Amino acid sequence: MSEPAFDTIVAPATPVGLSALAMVRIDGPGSTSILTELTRSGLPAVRNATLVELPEIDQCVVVRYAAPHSFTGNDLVELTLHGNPVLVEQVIAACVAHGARIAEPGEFTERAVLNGKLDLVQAESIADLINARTALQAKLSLSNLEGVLSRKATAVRQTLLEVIARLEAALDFSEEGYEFIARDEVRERLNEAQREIAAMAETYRRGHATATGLNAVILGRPNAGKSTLLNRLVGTDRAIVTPIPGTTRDIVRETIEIGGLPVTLADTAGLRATANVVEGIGVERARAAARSADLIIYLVDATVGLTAADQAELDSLDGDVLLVFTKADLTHVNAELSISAVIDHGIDELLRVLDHRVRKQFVASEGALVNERQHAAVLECWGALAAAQQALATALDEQMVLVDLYRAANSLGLLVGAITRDDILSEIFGKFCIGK
Ligand SMILES: Nc1nc2c(ncn2[C@@H]2O[C@H](COP(=O)(O)OP(=O)(O)OP(=O)(O)O)[C@@H](O)[C@H]2O)c(=O)[nH]1
Ligand SMILES: [Mg+2]
Repeated sequence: MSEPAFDTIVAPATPVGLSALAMVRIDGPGSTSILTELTRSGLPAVRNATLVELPEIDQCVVVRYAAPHSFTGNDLVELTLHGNPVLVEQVIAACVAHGARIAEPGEFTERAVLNGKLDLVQAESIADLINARTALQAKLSLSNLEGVLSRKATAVRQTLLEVIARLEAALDFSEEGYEFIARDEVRERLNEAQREIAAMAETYRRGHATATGLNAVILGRPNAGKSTLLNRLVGTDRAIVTPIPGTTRDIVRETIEIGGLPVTLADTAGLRATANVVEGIGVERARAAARSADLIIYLVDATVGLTAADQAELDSLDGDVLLVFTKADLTHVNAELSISAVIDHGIDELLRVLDHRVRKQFVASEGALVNERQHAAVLECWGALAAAQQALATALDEQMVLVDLYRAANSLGLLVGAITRDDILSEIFGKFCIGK
């Protein structure tokens, strides 16, 4: 990669709105001269919070970082103004008048990657950290920002590069009859690498679920008490509750935290055959939501009991279904899980069971793969390692093995961004907010 040439960019780093403080960032070769233009005075010492006047705009605290010791690796200036969008706008306009350009979304982080301050996985985890909705999501994003996943990938890549180097040497000096690495050792090292890569690939399901949150659907026959449960779980009268069967038609969604993850609960239309067109569409939507749900809570009205119709619905559902009997205040229920919205019975136990399920099935551990790009790179590596093993077992020529090993090492390089491609970069950083 050639040395990138940077221009000077500026952007607000905090959301637009009234607040105590607002930050503006200026990055690039012109940032310090712009600062002196803005303050019309000398430069403050680097990495020192300094109170300065921006004549006719505001008083602010400035911290100046000198390349390469900054977040981006460039000269970087952070101005902390009073939190009024009018002031922010004025400062940005002044920066633009002095030659800065408004930054693209994610451009500061992109610069950090281009300058080798962060790798791609770390850059992605900054976006994940900013978007985290629960403390657990934030904790896992932070682990990848701190390099847990990158270190795992880099360690395997190092192993592969070492095997490659020794195989190359063996090819170069094959005439002399030296053996730089025995085939058995190659096989063993690749087995080990493949095991590690397979373990990494396996983290994706949980990593992705943890990063994006879960979908839970509340199903059941009409009047089972689905909307009542949703309202109880979210703590507001979100969905309409009436004694009329077939009240809910559109799906009503609300997100709450369960097991450390954001879980979007979907209250659905009661499942039954109906001649009513609107209700029929609602029932279809309920079934579609069930097909894509991570968790299904199926409610049965205890005063009615589990009917053949319920059983037919349950049989048609994939995956684990949590069966819960409702209206336990009206009748004696002999089941593992029963609730009553009226006497507030069983809700805590239901939440405990859900919490346990989420942690057991979906919560990732640190260093998990969290997005499709990372998963694809790891799968590509696994495929290349499998091909290398195949070549090792059948081909006479080490060259064939090397082709696959280079592919395996490159895919891990691509994962962490040791090899960057512009299209990948813009794909990733386009999803950032301005000023990051
Ligand atoms: N006694 C008692 N009544 C309940 C309980 N839960 C719900 N109900 C009543 O049962 C009726 C139906 O409740 P909903 O929550 O609207 O049922 P639903 O499953 O959403 O019904 P549809 O939207 O028509 O499919 C309402 O009159 C509720 O007040 C409960 O635990 N105990
Ligand atoms: Mg309802």
